[in-house]
Amino acid sequence: MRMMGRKLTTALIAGALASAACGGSGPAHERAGRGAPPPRVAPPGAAPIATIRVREIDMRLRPAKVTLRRPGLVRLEVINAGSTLHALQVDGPRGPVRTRPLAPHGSATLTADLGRPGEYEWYCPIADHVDKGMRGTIKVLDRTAHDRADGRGQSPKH
Ligand SMILES: [Cu+2]
Repeated sequence: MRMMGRKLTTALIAGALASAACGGSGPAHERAGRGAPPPRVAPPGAAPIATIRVREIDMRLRPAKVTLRRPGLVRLEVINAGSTLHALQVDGPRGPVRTRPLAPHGSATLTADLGRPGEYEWYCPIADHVDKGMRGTIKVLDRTAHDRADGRGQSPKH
């Protein structure tokens, strides 16, 4: 496991949480059969719970550390603000996803399924950029129980 060499600012992505309050398995999942495990991937067309905009510079990610309050699909808006080729890879709980290589000023969007609490690495997979510092972490919390306990972040049940 890599150790981060320096303290980096942590951004708390709080947006779009309210809209995710009613997520979870519903009738659409039940036709898989009684006792079947829940699907391992999000259904097609599922809405992201958050959008993270990340800028890639030579040789950093900004922000490098992000914390999400709950698991789910995350939309990443990746901008190459550096002067050389970069890309972005996220090693999520379902496996890695990555953008194509982006030329300077290029951008791409990427959807990562971070459907499980944990701490996941994201980095530039081009050449040795990861070793030069183009890496960080996305931390996924599961605050659902906490939110219920203190009454924040949950819609009233009807
Ligand atoms: Cu790079």
